[in-house]
Amino acid sequence: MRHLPLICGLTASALTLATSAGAAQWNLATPYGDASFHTQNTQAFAEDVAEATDGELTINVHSGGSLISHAEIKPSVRRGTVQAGEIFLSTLSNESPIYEVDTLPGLATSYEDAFDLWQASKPIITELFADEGLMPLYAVAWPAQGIYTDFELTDASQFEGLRVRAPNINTQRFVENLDGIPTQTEEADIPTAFSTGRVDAMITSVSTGNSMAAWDYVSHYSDAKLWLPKNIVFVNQREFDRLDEATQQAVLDAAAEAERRGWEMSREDGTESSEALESHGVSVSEPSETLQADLNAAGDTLFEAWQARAGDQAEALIESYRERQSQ
Ligand code: PCA
Repeated sequence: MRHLPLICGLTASALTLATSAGAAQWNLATPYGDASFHTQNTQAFAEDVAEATDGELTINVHSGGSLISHAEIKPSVRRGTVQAGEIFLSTLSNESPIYEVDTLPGLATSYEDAFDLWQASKPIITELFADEGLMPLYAVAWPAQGIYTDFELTDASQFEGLRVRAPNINTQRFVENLDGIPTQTEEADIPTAFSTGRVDAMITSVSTGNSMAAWDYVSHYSDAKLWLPKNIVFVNQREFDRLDEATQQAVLDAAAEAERRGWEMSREDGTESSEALESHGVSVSEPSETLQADLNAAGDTLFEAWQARAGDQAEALIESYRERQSQ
């Protein structure tokens, strides 16, 4: 018994030596798996931070929803049970119409426009996050969203009664406007949704189609370029404030680099994934003019409803976006 305090004392000092005083550890939870370019980018961000801070801050990325479910990530970071998280931004659209802005059909359908839209929406989104004690670090777009079916999609009337998997509320509304039946499903649940017959079709990107092996259950991809939705990576503000100034700066620098790299990775992954779909026998094509016109009409209804619902803040956001576009 008399040896115990000595042993404890030795163990404690050994630990102190192993982890330099004040070194911080963050857990970062993301619903997306290691095959996703988003996760690979976030992993690279964590490595950059470790290197730049010489181990003062270690970020452990928990991918594929292994730590907590998608819906629980933001509440957990807010509470501080997890220090940082990555989520699909538009899943927050029930909290504010501002979070719908990157899922409005026709508003921003190219990377250039999607980036301008992000720059225009960043101040408002930063404020909304700050109200909850959260700080955005970076956001990265997915490739444009298109439509996967197990038949050739030539006509919008083919949506009638079609059960379509959707990853967020606006995609569900869009499907409803086309007389389809939307089902909200997480990316990871796509294979089960198809194999159990819960869905017949899905709206997502070529990247998700590729990582979820879309060829196992669909034959056609219509590259409708509906919108480019984003993932956002964020941290609990208190956890950030707790870091010394040099470490804070290293996080911000690595975040800026992750945003730049992530948008590039998105483009590259879009091209590679489209080729992968084709090489597995999925027919990739652009919608015909008539189909496109019908999709646009369904999109316009959605946009008008959003404008009516969203009010002044949204109007200011759209104005700031249009200004950037014209520069
Ligand atoms: N993939 C994710 C979000 C958008 C995308 O392209 C999904 O479908 O769940």
